[in-house]
Amino acid sequence: MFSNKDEFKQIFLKRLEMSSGKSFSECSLQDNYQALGSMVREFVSNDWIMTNERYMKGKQKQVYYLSIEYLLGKLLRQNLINLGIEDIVESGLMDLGICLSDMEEMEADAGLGNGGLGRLAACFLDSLASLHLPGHGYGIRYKHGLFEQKIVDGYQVELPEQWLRNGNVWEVNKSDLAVSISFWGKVETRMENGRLVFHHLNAETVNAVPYDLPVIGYMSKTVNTLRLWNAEPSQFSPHKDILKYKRETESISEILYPDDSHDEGKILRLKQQYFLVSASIQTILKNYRKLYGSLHSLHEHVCIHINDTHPVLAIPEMMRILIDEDGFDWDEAWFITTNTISYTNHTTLSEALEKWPLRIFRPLLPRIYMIVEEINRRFCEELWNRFPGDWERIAKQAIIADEYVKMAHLAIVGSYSVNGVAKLHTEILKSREMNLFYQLFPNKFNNKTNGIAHRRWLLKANPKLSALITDSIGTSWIHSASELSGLLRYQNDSSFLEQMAKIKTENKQILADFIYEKTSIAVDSNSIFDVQVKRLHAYKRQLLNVLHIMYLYNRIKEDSSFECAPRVFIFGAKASPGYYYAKKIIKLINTVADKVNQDLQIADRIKVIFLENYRVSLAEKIFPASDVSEQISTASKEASGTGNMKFMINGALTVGTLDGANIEIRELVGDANIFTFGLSASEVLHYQQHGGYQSIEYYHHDSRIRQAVDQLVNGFFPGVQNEFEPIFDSLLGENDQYYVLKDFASYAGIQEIIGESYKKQQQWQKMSLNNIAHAGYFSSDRTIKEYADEIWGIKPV
Ligand code: 26V
Repeated sequence: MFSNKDEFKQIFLKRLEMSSGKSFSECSLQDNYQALGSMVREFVSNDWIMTNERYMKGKQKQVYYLSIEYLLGKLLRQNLINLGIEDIVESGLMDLGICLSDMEEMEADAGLGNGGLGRLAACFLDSLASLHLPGHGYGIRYKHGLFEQKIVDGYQVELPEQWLRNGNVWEVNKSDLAVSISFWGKVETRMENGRLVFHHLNAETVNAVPYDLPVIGYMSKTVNTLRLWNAEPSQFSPHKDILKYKRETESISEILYPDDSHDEGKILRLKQQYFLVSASIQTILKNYRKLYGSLHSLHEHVCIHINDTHPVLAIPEMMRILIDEDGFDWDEAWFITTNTISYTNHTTLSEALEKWPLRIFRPLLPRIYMIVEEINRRFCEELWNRFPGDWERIAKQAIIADEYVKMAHLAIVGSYSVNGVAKLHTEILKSREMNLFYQLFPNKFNNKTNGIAHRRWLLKANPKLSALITDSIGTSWIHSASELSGLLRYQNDSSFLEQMAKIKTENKQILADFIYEKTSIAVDSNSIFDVQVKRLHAYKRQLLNVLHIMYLYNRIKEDSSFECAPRVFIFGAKASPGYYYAKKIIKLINTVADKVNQDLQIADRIKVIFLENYRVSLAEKIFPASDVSEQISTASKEASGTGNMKFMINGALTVGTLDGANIEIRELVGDANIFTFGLSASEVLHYQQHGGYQSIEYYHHDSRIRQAVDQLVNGFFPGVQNEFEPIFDSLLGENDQYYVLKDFASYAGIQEIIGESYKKQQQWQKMSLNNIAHAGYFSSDRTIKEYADEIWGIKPV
């Protein structure tokens, strides 16, 4: 489309005038962004079409990744980088007096997700395309992504997010490929020509309209597809109250995770799940039939991967189509289905394992329910045959039990592969949470340790460090992250280490300026930037971090000669809107921040910053500027973590428990290059099973703990009254379910060591370099290659 800067400028200016209807001088940054974005999108359209043609012609095995979340962030610069035109475009725009970074600010984050699970899906798409692998995403085109967070008087306030306000330059509406989804109604069973047939009568139908986004691989001709479904009223759904029908239909793709504390919200969530699944499976099977004539060998050419249990209805939906539409008998349909579907588990927390009440499931999805019932019946029969008389086992493993459908059980029974997302997590699944299933299907279980798109989280997010790396080891690391190990050559090169340190300080200054702009608080870029950014959850223990900050504060107040390395503690976290306790922690962080930041005696020794509205684009500013990465979950609770990997690849040192992928980080960098502390997973699990932990003892015996915990309720924070009583109660009244007080001493100890280590700058930079050099393993390219080889059996095209 253009081969040099001048050509680019010419085409861009023409396009700008045409699309905005204004002269160049009248155009706003938004106009510029729209013109450039749509130009890039069109630029790839030929490769996009060719990619699909190649897949079809070669009858390539393809994978479809179904996910209720995609946290894409911004796409403009990443697409320019991947197409290899970032420099031409940036300097061409500069000639025109336009700054590409300012233009990027016009792009809304596509925040169709909540945390690690959604960002993982986005990283996987990048790796699939960059590795030339035939893999596509299916999701929902929520009108509003995850809420926009404001902090008002220390409290989280949620505002509707508006990413589509100015349209979306990356998407292509393909309304001609819409499919129809059926809810409610009745199923009539009849005998026809010696066969049972099922008719879904009086269903309410909804149109699923696809919007396709190109997924552009790094320097590859591969352009895969992320298809997001939009819910629209169907012309054919006869309805008395047409406005109500329209409203209800559109609400399906209105928001991510509607409030499910009441049945109306639960119905909407289940509708969303079936909507995603039915639209995707219908389309996949339709296309397959067109190409291959029948669905007999589907499993040989298609993999359908379900990201957690939200899309698990893919299993009964496939069964429905195979049996009701294509006339397969049950056993054949089951064989094809269970050899097509693979499943990733992302949590062992029982409160996060999905189950749907039958009172909702049965009427909303009558035919799907019948199929789930039959899957359950056959599965229980199999259990009975293998373990005759073991009712207890059947009760524990049944898919339908206690008036609920248990989605994880359905996923395990109906798929050929079940994977965890880090070694420890997979071991816990096998030995505890899903042990009974593991005994039954040992070969299904496998581990795929998570990874991150290093081209976003290092190459794009940290241009200065990337340039230094490229200057020293060449560009091969961009394709093959394992090449980062070449950096180990420089671990005793003091000039290299100094350059690293200089870049870190520059990145910290950029963040410091941003913090000042947002909060009017000045932070010193020579302090340790100690950062905890992630969803707010009790098990992630932001509270442990805060209690430690309170202790440091108390210590400085009592003893002004107390030496501690100056620190800026930075937090970013959204709390789920209905999660009362998490919101209390946000208020606590902000309350402690006010107290500490305003205390002149503390001055620059400690600063506490809460950055509001944590999201992908903010994360990209934070990781490159971090010295210390807080990964302090209660051991056994964090399935993997992926933030830990993003910090690591940007040279931050981890302070962490032996949980999730922290363990694998330690294996790679060695004990000397990570700060670990606290209970191990087996110790936590032992306490959980056998008791023996009394939080009150730690309160009584450790005056640092007692002082900080008392301050939650003794008026230490003026004007908050009994605001923090629930936190106090969780620690003492409820015996501290997350072992915060138990791990406090060990955490405070390791933090002291961190302070001392930071003073030895040369040594610190060497540790940092060791982390970067070993982070290649955590590229999602490695993860995706493992999925491709060991689960999906797909090959690069
Ligand atoms: C969801 C909920 C919702 C209800 C309240 C409790 C609760 C606890 C956890 C979750 C998370 C569900 C799935 C999830 O997002 N897991 C995350 O997946 C990441 C990618 O594999 C992984 O790195 C994180 O460790 C894991 O928490």
